[in-house]
Amino acid sequence: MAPRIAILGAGIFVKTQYIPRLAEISDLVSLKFIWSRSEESAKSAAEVARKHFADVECVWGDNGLEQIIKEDSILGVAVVLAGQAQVDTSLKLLKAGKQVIQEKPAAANISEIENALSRYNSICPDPPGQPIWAVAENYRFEPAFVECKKLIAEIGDMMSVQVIVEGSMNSSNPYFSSSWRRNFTGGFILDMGVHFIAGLRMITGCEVVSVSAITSHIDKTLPPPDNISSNFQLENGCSGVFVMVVSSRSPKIFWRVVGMKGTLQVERGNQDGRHGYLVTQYGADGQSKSMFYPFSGVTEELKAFIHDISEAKKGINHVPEPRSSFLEGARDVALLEAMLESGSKQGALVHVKKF
Ligand SMILES: *[C@@H]1O[C@H](CO)[C@@H](O)[C@H](O)[C@H]1NC(C)=O
Ligand SMILES: *[C@@H]1O[C@H](CO)[C@@H](O)[C@H](O)[C@H]1NC(C)=O
Ligand SMILES: CC(=O)N[C@H]1CO[C@H](CO)[C@@H](O)[C@@H]1O
Repeated sequence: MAPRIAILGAGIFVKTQYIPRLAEISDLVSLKFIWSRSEESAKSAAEVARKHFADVECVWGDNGLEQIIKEDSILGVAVVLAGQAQVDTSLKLLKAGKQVIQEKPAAANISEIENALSRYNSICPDPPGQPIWAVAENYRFEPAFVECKKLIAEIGDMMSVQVIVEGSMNSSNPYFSSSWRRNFTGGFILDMGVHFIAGLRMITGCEVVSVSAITSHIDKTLPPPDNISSNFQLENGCSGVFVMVVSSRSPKIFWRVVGMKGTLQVERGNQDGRHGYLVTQYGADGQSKSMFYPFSGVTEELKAFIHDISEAKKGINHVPEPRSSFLEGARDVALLEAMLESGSKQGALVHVKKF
């Protein structure tokens, strides 16, 4: 029988991503519950889900959450709530023995990460019996980044890295008015930035050790800061820049790594009506080759979680997918927090907290 899961949350991302992506793999998983704090939103999301999962039940409030916790047949829970509420809710479920996939960001800041890790480790300190705490950030599962991780060796020693993000977060975007994102330290830079940092860490296969950043608040319709320009240094000694403009008129997003024997670039785009990434590799001879990879990270990540919870149920010493681990998500947050801290100190050098 396909493993049974529940979703906590009934917002835009649940309706437009979790439900349709789970529907695509409904042979592998059974969605049994949708929970929200309010009855109204739980019902509206359950209505969307019922088209694909006929016997999904909708539950709400504290009692609804208790019902999910007590239901032994629910192996895994997707926590897709306001950023401020996710860690506490995830830990409550983990303590009750559920396997959890929590939406990014892993936590709001470094102190919440430290507290979360100590509570997680107190549930069960050793990996074999530890419940799975996955963080859904999808970039580490995007085929374009998986491919770049393999290609990076071919460009030789790294000389320079650029991550340029000119986003399009304006009033046309469905997340623009999201109240929890507006009440989150770091604003959209933290909420969206973890993706671009995940991409950077995945392509280079290397951690960032220190940063120096300038941040500013220019577009007053957005929460601060909305603009960051940071220098960084990788542990292999290579330096780079990370630029993020939350709302630009001419969106453009790319990662570019220049090496001794060539250059590797990933750029957001679309081809044949499908959104995804164009990966271009420039060789030492000046020739380039490109390949387009449509998005499929959310699906791949959910598949990995479902595989993990099925294997963990068998009681063998299954090692869960490392790309989804809470620690990976925590490292993305720690790097952005270092940039934001440096920005608040007019560019002072800040060392990135290691997890
Ligand atoms: C928001 O950005 C998108 C993409 O750049 C653009 O097409 C749209 O017109 C913008 N909307 C507003 C209200 O500025
Ligand atoms: C904003 O966040 C703070 C601290 O997390 C919280 O106390 C406050 O109630 C929140 N306000 C809104 C409008 O969500
Ligand atoms: C990329 C970008 O636009 N960066 C700007 C952000 O704001 C600061 C301060 O106004 C400018 O110095 C940066 O050039």
